[in-house]
This record gives sequence, C-alpha cells and structure tokens, in this order.
Amino acid sequence: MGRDSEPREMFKRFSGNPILRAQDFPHNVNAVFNPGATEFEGRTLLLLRVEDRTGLSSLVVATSKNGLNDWEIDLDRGLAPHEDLVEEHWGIEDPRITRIGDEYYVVYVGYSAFGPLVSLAKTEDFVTWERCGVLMPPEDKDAALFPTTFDGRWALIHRPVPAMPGLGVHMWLSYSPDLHYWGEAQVLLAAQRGSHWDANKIGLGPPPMLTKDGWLVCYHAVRTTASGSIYRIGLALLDRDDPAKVVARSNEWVMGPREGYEQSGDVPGVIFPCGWILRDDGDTVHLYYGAADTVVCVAEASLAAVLTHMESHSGPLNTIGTAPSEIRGVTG
Ligand code: BMA
Repeated sequence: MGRDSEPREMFKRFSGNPILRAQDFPHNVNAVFNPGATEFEGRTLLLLRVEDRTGLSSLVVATSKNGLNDWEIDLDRGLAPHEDLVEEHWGIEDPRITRIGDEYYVVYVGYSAFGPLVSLAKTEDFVTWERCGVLMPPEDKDAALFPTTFDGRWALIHRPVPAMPGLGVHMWLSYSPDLHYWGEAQVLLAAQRGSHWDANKIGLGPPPMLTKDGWLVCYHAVRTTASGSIYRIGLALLDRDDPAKVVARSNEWVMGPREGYEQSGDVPGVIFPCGWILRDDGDTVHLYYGAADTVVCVAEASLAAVLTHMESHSGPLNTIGTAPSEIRGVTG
C-alpha cells in the first residue's frame, strides 16, 4: 500500500489517494472530507462530511468492500442538518463513530448560530437516526465517546476553546452516567508551549482505540506559521481502566501534510483524521482523513509498530500541570 519514497513513515499513504472527491458525487458539491469510519455489514463505512455550494456541511455515507477502492456513495444514508434546530443552523461537521452493541453513536460538530458545539446522534443502520442532543456548548469540537464505561460512567474526549486568548486550546475529558448529563470535566492532554509541534492548539482525531497497552489516542495539532496553519497528527496512550491517566505521548508528530492533495485545496496544509479501523488481522490500522478540507484519503500503519514507537518516543505527558485526577487528595 505504501510508497517507496516513504520507508521511514509509520503511516503509509495509499497510492490511490485521494479515495473520494467532490467529482465522485452525482451533483455539485464543493468538498468531501473529515470522515468518521466503521465497519458495517462486512464493508467499510465512511460517514463523509460533504460541504455543498451553500457552504454548509452534512454527513453522507460511502462504503467499500476493502476500505480502499470502489467506493459507493449512498445519498439515501447519512444525516443532514435539521433546519429547525438552532444547534445545526449552519450545518453539521466532522463525525466520530463509536460502536456500542448494535448501535453506532455518532458525535459530531453542530455549527450553531452561537458557535460550534458537540452533539450526539445514534443509529443502527445509518438511515434512521435518533438525535440525543447537545453534549457540550460552544465553543467545543473534536469529541468522541469511548466504547465502554468506566465505573459505570461514559467518557467523552472533547476540545473546548477558552474565551480568553493566549491560554492554549487543550483536550478535555468528561464523564456521564447516562450520556445526557456530563461532568467531572478535566484537562486530559494539554497543548505544549513554544516551538513544539503540538504547541498551543490540539484536538482529538478518531475515537480512542483499545490496545494491549491502553487506549490509543490520535490527535491533531495546529502550528501557526507566517503562511497559515499546519495540521499534523500525533499519538498518546491512556490507561485502560482510568482514561484520565496519560501513560505515553509521542514527542514528535507521526504524520504531517506532504503530498500535493494535502498541500493544495480549500485549506492547504491540513490532514484531519476522524476515523480509523483496526482490521481483522489485529494489526493493520487504516486511518481515514480529510486532506486540505477538500478530499478524503487513507493511510495504513501496523499497530505493533505504533506501540513500539510509543515506547521509544514518549515525551512529556503534559506541560501545564498534572491532570486533576492525579492530584486529587493532595493538600498544601
Ligand atoms: C478545524 C475544523 C475542521 C477543519 C480544520 C482545518 O477547526 O473545522 O473541520 O478540517 O479546522 O480547516
């Protein structure tokens, strides 16, 4: 699947990238990007963010037998913004899919007239949906559910933006007994400072993936440069039983924009994954990402290689303090 020119890259881009583009649609759309991903009825299912020419986005299903080629776009499945809901006034974006039992819980960004927020909808077939409402008020994005509970509580990683500038934009963890009321909010991963690749602004990519070493988390970091932003991705590991505990964090990015389809488009220099799938061999990971806010791509990695990398490349876990869960009970 990889290219000869990238022997040292852990995530190898599919030679057939981009796998989905606006031109693949039967009607005019502006861009297709940032897909959630899951397996459904023996096929890979992507929930694509499709931005039409009004500028608003909705979620559309595409499926493929091998997760690489021969994608079939299914305009009858997916989720469109509800015109009567203020929280979806300007569209819905960037879905993350978590399978729980026979249901698929899709956490997505609602672009409300009051700012982007985090919403949840669930489905069994990607045709009929039950909206579960807003989980986090504006401004909050980049959220996904864990597929299991922890001491009876559901857990959500999300990314609120502080109103006060200069404090950094960090990843948070919140818990809920019922997927409705959320609390115990705490910083999970703090953006670094200074020249680090993940300084100042970070956010979750796909939902966490359970591995032998804990929950593998993929996150993006936004580097502001004189000629715009660069979106790169890195990895962290969370404790299997206590996801508030960060046990490793890669000290360097594992993939950054490089190819033409990542450097040219509506927003150049962006790779933005929202879904990944661990294949039946237990090792092959397919990472699905939007490139340049314009097209959909896939890259492949070996999970064993990723976990080995985490052992040798773990940097500081957090830079602005310890997670509240770790200092609870400490006085003075
Ligand atoms: C983020 C999100 C993503 C987008 C990225 C780059 O804030 O809005 O949907 O891909 O910016 O433009």
